[in-house]
Formats: sequence, C-alpha cells, structure tokens
Amino acid sequence: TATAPITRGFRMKLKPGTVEEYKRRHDELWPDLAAALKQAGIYDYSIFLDEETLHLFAVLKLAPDHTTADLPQQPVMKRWWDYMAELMEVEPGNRPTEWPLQQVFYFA
Ligand code: RM4
Repeated sequence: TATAPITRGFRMKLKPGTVEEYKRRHDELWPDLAAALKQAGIYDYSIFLDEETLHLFAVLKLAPDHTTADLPQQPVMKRWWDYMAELMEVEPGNRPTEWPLQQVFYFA
C-alpha cells in the first residue's frame, strides 16, 4: 500500500519593500530550479504572504522517498538562494531563515 505523503510547513520572512519583486521572481521560477524541487520529491508547494508582518508561510507536500536534505548542496539551489538573499532574511551562506510550523489542523 502507498505511504501517505508528508506535508511540511515553515515560515520565512521578507525584507521591507520586496513584495512585488519576490512575487515576480517566483512567477518566473527558473525551470532548472523547478526540476530540482520536483526531483527532490516536492510537489503542491504554496507560499502565502502576510502583508502586515512580511512573514511567508510555505506549505508543501513531500513524496515518501523525498531527498530534500540534499537540496541545499545543489548548485541551482545555492544560485537561487544567492539571487533571493537581497529580498529575504537569510542565514550566513544565504539560505533563507526558516522557522518550522506545527500542523494543527487538516481537512481532506
Ligand atoms: C523561496 C525560498 C525557498 C524556495 C522557494 C522556491 O524564495 O528560496 O527556499 O524553496 O523560493
């Protein structure tokens, strides 16, 4: 029998004045990044913005055999994080700061 998909949620944060540019860059997501995310087992990926606080809420599904732990080492992921760093709160190395979210409700 198939294993249930995993849902993961996390929060990120934008720097002030970056909303339009953040949206624009995601509207034009690099095809090689899309391929890498898909290859890692990510699908059904949404990012919601709270305009008041500039918090971003990411919710995505993961295939049971996902390899997202390997994504940070991939050149295309690093290039994207370098490109996005001027818009987002990031860690040293430009990975966006991620605060985990706890799922407290699910309705299918
Ligand atoms: C975000 C951030 C995340 C990435 C998405 C596609 O701005 O870089 O890490 O998963 O883009």
